[in-house]
Amino acid sequence: MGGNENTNMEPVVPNNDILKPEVVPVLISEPVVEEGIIKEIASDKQPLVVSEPDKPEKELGLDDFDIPELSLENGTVFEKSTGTVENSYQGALQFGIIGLGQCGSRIAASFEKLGYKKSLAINTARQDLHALKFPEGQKLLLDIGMDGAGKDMLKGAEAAKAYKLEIMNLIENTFGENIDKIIISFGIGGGTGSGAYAVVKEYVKEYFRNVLGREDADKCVCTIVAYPSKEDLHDKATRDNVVTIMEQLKTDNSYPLLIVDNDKIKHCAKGLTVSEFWPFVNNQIAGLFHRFNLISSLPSQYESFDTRDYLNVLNAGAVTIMGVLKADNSDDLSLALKNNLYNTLLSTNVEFSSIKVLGCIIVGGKNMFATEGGLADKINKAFGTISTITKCDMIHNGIYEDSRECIRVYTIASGLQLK
Ligand SMILES: Nc1nc2c(ncn2[C@@H]2O[C@H](COP(=O)(O)OP(=O)(O)OP(=O)(O)O)[C@@H](O)[C@H]2O)c(=O)[nH]1
Ligand SMILES: [Mg+2]
Repeated sequence: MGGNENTNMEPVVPNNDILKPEVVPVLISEPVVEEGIIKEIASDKQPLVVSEPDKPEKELGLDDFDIPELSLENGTVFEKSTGTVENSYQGALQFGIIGLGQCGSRIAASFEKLGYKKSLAINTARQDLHALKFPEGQKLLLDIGMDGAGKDMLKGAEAAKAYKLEIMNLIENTFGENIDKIIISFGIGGGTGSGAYAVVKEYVKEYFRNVLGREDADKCVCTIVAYPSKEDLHDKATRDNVVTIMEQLKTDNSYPLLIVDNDKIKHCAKGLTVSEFWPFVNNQIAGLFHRFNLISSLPSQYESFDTRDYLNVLNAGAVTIMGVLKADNSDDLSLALKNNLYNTLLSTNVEFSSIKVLGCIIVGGKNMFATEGGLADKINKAFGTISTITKCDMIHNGIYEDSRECIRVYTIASGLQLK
């Protein structure tokens, strides 16, 4: 767990402090669901997951390159990170994030905005990195003499190999010792992220194993990938890379592995401007992921989905799915839980029958919980139904209240096999 000293290479013992979170006000924002898919809307209670679009990116001119030019000449890191960065979010686990390629970097930027300050953006495209709103010292250009890998995965892999020293240094300088897991994010189909992924994943394991002395190093890597939309799949190079990566992911051991279906999220992004689009999509991904980390750090007077429950789900291996849904009324809670499970943001090519560990969390309004007769029965029945449907080995439930007078259900499930 975060903050453990481990100078004599002993196995890291969990820090019990995070298992006994301080009492903090529950501030869970209201998600809005369209056709079973989550959509975050802005509200004054929304902490940091608002799908606030970045301001339109200014067209780059030569002048824009004046500042980074100096540090680029000195060895590719835009401006070297000087020390360990600390996260600023409330959550059960300390995550770091490494975004690879353009998609991965932008997902990392969405996490960074949520307070996941231990984050890195790595790309072969100087221009993409330059345009990214992200701490300069946490950007790394893999300079291969061209702007991007042009969907050539070999180029992405070679670039990551050539820059091993720089990547390892940046990992050490940014993540430090107070880190539980590192997420690697990328978009399937490009050359940089897809090609560099397997190489960088080994660096991350090496960091946990050799630098931090973690015996569970293999379980410290999480992977978040974006599965291209149908339009992107018209391109043959993209399709070929998708086949390669999906085959690789079948035997990939990440804890967890999330496959985000861009087509599914796009359903919620109708009517957005071009500049709003990707920030919106990426904020959904980061916001949903963060929600579980946040909830599992909070106490509940009813039933807690605590850090151990959260870790059990994350560490079940194979594919993890996550979803959130607002139930129209408390009568259809069982249905809401079921729909939420099958209509997640995740790729459709997973076997739902292979769920190993499931987390179900119900968040309801304080007044509803205090006044609505029969609600406890409905909640128990809903948990019972989902347990019967999934037939999984282990289920962790949680019941929380907040000031919103509606019911939201959150599901997270792991151990799913790819078809
Ligand atoms: N969710 C999400 N998906 C994205 C985003 N940007 C691109 N994608 C998807 O990711 C796939 C890979 O694109 P890139 O990330 O640009 O590829 P890259 O890793 O930079 O590789 P090269 O451009 O070939 O160097 C695309 O086919 C898109 O489907 C993003 O910001 N968010
Ligand atoms: Mg690119």
